[in-house]
Amino acid sequence: MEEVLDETQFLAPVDGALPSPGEERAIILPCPFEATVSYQAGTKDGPAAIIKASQYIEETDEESGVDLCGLKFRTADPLPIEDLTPQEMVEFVKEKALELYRNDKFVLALGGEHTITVGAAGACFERYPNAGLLHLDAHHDLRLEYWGSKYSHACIVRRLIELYNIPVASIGIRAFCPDEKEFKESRPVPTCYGWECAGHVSRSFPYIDNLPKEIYITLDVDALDPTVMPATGTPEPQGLTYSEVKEIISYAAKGHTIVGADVVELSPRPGFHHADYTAAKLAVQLLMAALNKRG
Ligand SMILES: [Mn+2]
Repeated sequence: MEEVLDETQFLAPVDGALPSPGEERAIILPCPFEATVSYQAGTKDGPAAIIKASQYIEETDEESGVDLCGLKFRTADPLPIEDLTPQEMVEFVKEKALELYRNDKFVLALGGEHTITVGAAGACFERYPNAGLLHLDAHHDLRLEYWGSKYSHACIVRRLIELYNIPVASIGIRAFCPDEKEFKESRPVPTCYGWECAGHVSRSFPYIDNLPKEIYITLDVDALDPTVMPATGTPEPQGLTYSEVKEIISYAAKGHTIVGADVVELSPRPGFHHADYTAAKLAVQLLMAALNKRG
């Protein structure tokens, strides 16, 4: 019999391989939102591109031998957020994610611009108030506001600190402005800069060690070097390799429980489908790292 793939689902599991409703341990939550992007647009197409690329990922993770469809996850319909204001979108995403967290699901949100994290991680910090934030990015995202908006992709870590006062470790950062530096003087944000950890990933590990036991991981794909990840709005040289990000995720999973995560800022480009596939593979790494630990 020919296998039927469900292309609306992350990893396109063959028909019948999905967990029955209520039995899933994780929900992939597509958040196609783009309103405050500053350079190259396209992030609203990120979730669909990641889901499409994921169809070409093998069913078994080559390195760990994990059967990916056995992880028991399901992909939600894309949230209807495209026409909302950033603030309305944050509230909407937060409410949806919180409902899932309350049912003890692990949530992997797919952006979309980085602003979706204020809702997705916000819900996680309401559910797990002792959790910390592991932030992988080229940018600090610590601005008070950007282009007149407090709900800009350039402010998300600052918003989360203000709202939830969470411990943060930022890794891969290599572009920021004087205001962000000044903010860090009043409120430390332990940071392993791109020039420190690109090529020397273990230098980021002490920052991860210092986070609380439970962590939310936000992966802005521009943490990766543009040679690896060309399809993103604000690329920045001197970034991490795929293997380095993967190592950071598995190191984080060893000492911590990953309680929520997202992959954001993929901005698909014609002819650069390897970037979509790379983002999808990292989403798989996050899913495995989180669910393997949950047992
Ligand atoms: Mn960024």
